[in-house]
Amino acid sequence: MTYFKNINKITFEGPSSNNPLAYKYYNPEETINGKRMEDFMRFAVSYWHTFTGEGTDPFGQATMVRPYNKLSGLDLAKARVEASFEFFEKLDVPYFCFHDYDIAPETDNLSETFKNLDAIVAMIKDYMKTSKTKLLWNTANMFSHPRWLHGAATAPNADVFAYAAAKVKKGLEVGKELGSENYVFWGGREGYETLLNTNMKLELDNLARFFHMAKDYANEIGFDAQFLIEPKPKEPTKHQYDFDVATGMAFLQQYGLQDVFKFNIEANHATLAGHTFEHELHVARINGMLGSVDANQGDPLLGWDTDEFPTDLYSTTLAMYEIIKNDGLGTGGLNFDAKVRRGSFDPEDLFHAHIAGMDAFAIGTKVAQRLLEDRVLEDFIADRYSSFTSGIGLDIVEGKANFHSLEKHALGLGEITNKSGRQEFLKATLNKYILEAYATVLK
Ligand code: XUL
Ligand code: CO
Repeated sequence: MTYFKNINKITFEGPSSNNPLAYKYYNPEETINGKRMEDFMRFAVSYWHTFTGEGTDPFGQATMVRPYNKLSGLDLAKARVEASFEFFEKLDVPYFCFHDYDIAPETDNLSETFKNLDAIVAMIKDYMKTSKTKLLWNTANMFSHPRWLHGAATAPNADVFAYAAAKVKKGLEVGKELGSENYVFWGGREGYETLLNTNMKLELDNLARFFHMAKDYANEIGFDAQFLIEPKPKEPTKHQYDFDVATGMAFLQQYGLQDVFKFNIEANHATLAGHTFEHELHVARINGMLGSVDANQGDPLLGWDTDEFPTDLYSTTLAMYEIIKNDGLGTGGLNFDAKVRRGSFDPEDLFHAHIAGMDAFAIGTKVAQRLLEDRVLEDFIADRYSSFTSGIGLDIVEGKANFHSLEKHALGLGEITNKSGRQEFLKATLNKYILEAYATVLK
């Protein structure tokens, strides 16, 4: 059966194309940083938003028109797999990601849930034999079912902790079976609502115990995927333990897990934490912990995780700036943890959304690459900190200074002169690069 009937394979037609179902800027064959764009960007489709998402919101029912809407149970799950591989092929995308709960129906009986999962995993494995699309990461949903209402690995109930362990154990086996390159831990309800009923120390200790056990088991079965923590400050809980990269890093270091994990950074989670997307990427990068990206964007007028497809060129440019400086994402990729709006209910909208996101990141990549080639920010920043390359500054950096030598230096100073930070000039320069990138590709 064909699910996306009127859609042909999406190809690169270039910026002058007026075909809405074509890539204008994302050219998989073009080279970025010495690699094919496809291999450098490593785009992924997220199964939950694209195939499982129904368009519900707290006020309204499902709106998405999908060819498999009338099916249920395993039949629905199977139809979604068929549709997904047709979608991957038509979009020509190299990766996908899923939660266990997205691909197979979960029941109250764990063995039955595992049986459902096995059936669908076998089907996916079969499709993967002939598809170019690989699994970027999988994860376990430990937040939707009512059993997780107080958390999973941080639940106050040891039975829930054990249930979560069983789910992740299975998830690691599934990851190995499908050759997943990463395994993600987003702390769905790993946080708390009020200290009046919470033993935070025990919850954090347990979370660390859980992660150590997960790594031990992955080692035991020879599953060498990169483990990733996906920080988020709030939603669904009021205080999520993996608030942001810095908080996540402190936790990992505290519990001896810093060599086990890297971070999967989501744009909308960064903004919910009061940071920019590039801030989170930067913090992870300078600490050697930038693993993967959930590409989306929030809405500055709304205070929640709106998971919109990324179209903001400033954001994609500054994100790709960090990613190029990181020499790419290693085993990670750019996963569209993004959903079409409730009113964009046609199957065709799924294509428009992904094309918009891939093109926005492709433009961002081109601009970022030029900024780096011309060393626009690099040289400015180097000059701004040049006082640390000689004299007393070099002494500080090389560990040769102490409070005696610094006091002596300070006493000998006349009036201190500072240099302007030139923010407005730099922002105008960024505008110039974005516009020039357009002008050159449009020529
Ligand atoms: C939720 C979120 C998740 C994770 C995977 O905000 O981003 O979909 O990406 O569990
Ligand atoms: Co995410």
